[in-house]
Amino acid sequence: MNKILLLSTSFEDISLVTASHGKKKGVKTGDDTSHYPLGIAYLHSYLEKDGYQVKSLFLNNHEFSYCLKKIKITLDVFKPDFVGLQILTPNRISSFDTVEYLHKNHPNIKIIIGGIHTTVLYESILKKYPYVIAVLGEGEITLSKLLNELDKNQPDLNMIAGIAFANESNEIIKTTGRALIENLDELPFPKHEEFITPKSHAACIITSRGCPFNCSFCCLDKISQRRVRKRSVKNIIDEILYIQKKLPNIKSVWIHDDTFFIDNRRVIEFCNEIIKNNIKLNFTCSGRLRPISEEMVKKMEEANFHKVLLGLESGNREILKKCKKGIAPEDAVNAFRIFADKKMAVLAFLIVGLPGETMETIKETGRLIQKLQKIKYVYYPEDVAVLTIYPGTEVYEITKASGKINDDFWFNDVPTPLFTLEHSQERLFRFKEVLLSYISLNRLITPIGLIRQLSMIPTITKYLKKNPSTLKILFIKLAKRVMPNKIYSMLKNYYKSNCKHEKK
Ligand code: B12
Ligand code: SF4
Repeated sequence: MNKILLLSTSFEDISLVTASHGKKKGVKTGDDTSHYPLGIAYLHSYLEKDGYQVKSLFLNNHEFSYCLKKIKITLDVFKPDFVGLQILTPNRISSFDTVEYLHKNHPNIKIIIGGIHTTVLYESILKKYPYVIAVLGEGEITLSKLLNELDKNQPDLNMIAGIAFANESNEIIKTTGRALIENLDELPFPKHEEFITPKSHAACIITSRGCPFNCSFCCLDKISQRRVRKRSVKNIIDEILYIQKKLPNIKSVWIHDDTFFIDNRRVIEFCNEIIKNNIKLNFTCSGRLRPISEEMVKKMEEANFHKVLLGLESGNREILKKCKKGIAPEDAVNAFRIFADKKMAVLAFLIVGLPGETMETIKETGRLIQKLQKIKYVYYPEDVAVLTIYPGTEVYEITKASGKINDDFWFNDVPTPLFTLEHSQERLFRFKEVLLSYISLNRLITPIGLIRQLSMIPTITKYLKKNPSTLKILFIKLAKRVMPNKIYSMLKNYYKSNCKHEKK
């Protein structure tokens, strides 16, 4: 029986995307209990169903040295015939390093790559690494058929739909595309057990695949072809019941759909089944700001949804239009009104630096968020993204056309670049800082933040009364700002040891 090792290796430091001044180092948390790669989990169970022996390693949150150590140990013990790598843009460099390591040290292992970065940039990748095989788009059926073909004495890769490879003359061959999987209920549940540790408290699921929209900063259509396919509610509930039974330490479920809210009736039906089956887990999901019905949100509350993450991106109508988000500022206001009296937390994601951004549009976004916060307060510590360019997106194509980037750029060991065609990196970070001064509680301790958020004080006071732990964070930030370093560290140590005593 053939053996395959599936890998998702180290993410790059996300310093450029998250830091206000581009200086802060990204952190490798070493956390194995957070969002695991469902793509690999689906491939794992599908291949097992077809009789392959499979092992998966989830290494996104580790330094590459640790990653490689883990891979070497697993190669020694498991002795796979194939290694499959999930390549996303944020883990492309560690994936390429792994490909090179495998090719040099284990020439008999066949390397197969997949994932969104592979699907978009297979040509440049195969030119550099002609010995790998690329699976394009959804991988379950393609990978299984490919492994079966590779097992033959004289495999013919041209027979396998949905792949690309370099032939003997180093020409890149792309076979006919594979159709998307129409009936997702036919897939076995992803192999959660492989990724959940005794310390994990959350499981990840995906109830539908694809999104009909085409935002200028998103590359999803390159896999999902803008077609939404939904699992039946029964199939999703069966998976959740399975998780609840087999993995008793799981208390939460993250729903990772791209457009979970696209069909409000289906969400209501899902919630009704959660309630009917007496499922006691809590849920977090992301969703679009439109459509959102009062009835759906009420049901979500009853079904124990704790948090909803909404994509707003900007408060400026023209920018929203230009990035094809398909929403307007008033959709955010309407949605927040619906969520206002519900217990669950909401967060509106923001991106600064979208095409058309100016200091005025930044302030407009700041003012819209304040309006939303007055309806239902959202605590923003630093969560504002700066527009990053991913291959396969419209913003990448615009940047490519300007001559500033090309497909070979992605072999450089540098963070995923920001969109700097309209503004310099420094100006983008300035935009982010200005926006935070309008919306972030943490900026209230700066003079400009205090001035810009003066009208928010009653709302913030109400919020802090309900959430005293946030007040503690604020005090610590303030102390750090106003006290000399030595006194601050002394106080922090005193506080830490006191807390330990309290716990005992
Ligand atoms: C859940 C999720 C996460 C999770 C887990 C990520 C993971 N390792 O899978 C977390 C929260 C960690 C995450 C983080 C980020 N994410 Co994310 N995430 C998603 C999301 C919403 C769902 C992923 C998923 O489960 N998909 C469902 C599965 C079934 O599909 P799949 O993963 O594509 O896998 C299939 C195929 O690709 C293929 N395949 C995949 N791997 C392999 C391997 C082999 C060998 C083969 C043969 C086939 C194959 O077969 C699979 C089954 O059909 C996607 C959007 C999406 N729908 O994919 C974004 C997405 C992957 N994320 C994205 C981004 C940008 C990020 C962040 C950079 C965001 C940020 N600014 O912080 C961070 C990266 C973190 C960092 N530190 O750098 C982008 C990636 C763009 C790119 N070019 O790489 C996406 C596509 C979102 C988007 N619409 O643009 N993310
Ligand atoms: S709505 Fe979300 S998933 Fe759909 S295209 Fe826009 S960013 Fe991508």
